[in-house]
Amino acid sequence: MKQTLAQIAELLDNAASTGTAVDQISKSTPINLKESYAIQALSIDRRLGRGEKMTGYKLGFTSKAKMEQMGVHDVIWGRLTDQMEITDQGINLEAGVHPRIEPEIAFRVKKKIDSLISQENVLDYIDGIAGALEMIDSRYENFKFSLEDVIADNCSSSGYLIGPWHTPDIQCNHVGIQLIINGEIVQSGSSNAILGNPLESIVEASKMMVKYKHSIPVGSIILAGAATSAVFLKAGDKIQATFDHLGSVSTFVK
Ligand code: OOG
Ligand code: MG
Repeated sequence: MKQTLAQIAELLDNAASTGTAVDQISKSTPINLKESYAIQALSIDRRLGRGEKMTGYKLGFTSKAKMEQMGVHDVIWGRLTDQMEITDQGINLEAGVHPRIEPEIAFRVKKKIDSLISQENVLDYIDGIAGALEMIDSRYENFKFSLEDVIADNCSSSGYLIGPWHTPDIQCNHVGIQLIINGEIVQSGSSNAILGNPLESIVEASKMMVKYKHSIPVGSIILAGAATSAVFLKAGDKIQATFDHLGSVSTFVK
């Protein structure tokens, strides 16, 4: 049955809040890119209506590792809220559908992003760089989706945790990254896997903002997109991501 954009937003929002998988939207209702971003915005409005606050944005599919793992080859963007921040209480597996974890590089915005940014002036827009973890949890059965499906589902956003902030003069390309679960290195890579240099993700975000007539406010976090594949979480996992000269960030699954 064909559904309206608001009905799809409600369905995906309910799936996220109850941790229940749903069928891919594109199987029953063909949606285009513009409609999938409209669904994303409507589902975030529902969260904001419940009192959540916007904290930032995320980019997805900025590395080959991620594109190949998920079979999607276009850069996407999604929204982050305060409720997604992983606390020192760790991760509750029961609350999600089938969450995965991945290491990320995060930036903090110091100048509103609403026009095109180039590599030359990108540092004017950020005042912090940090290593981070992102928990992604597709609301679709078997973590399978099309480009339009994943955008409508807010790019699988589910949780994030930011490590120590550094000033933006710190080198953020060629940063070795490791994801360590229960003491074992399960993924490793370099920040350069992210568009050749993670700063390029800010440039990419600016193009998206212009294209979709949106803007990123001062103080927002931007997750640049994972440099490695994501890993499924299991009860009791101890998770750590380490970043050469950016420090580390850790959490656990209850
Ligand atoms: C979509 C989100 C992609 C990234 O870092 O590339 C993403 C997914 O993989 O479910 O967060
Ligand atoms: Mg990610």
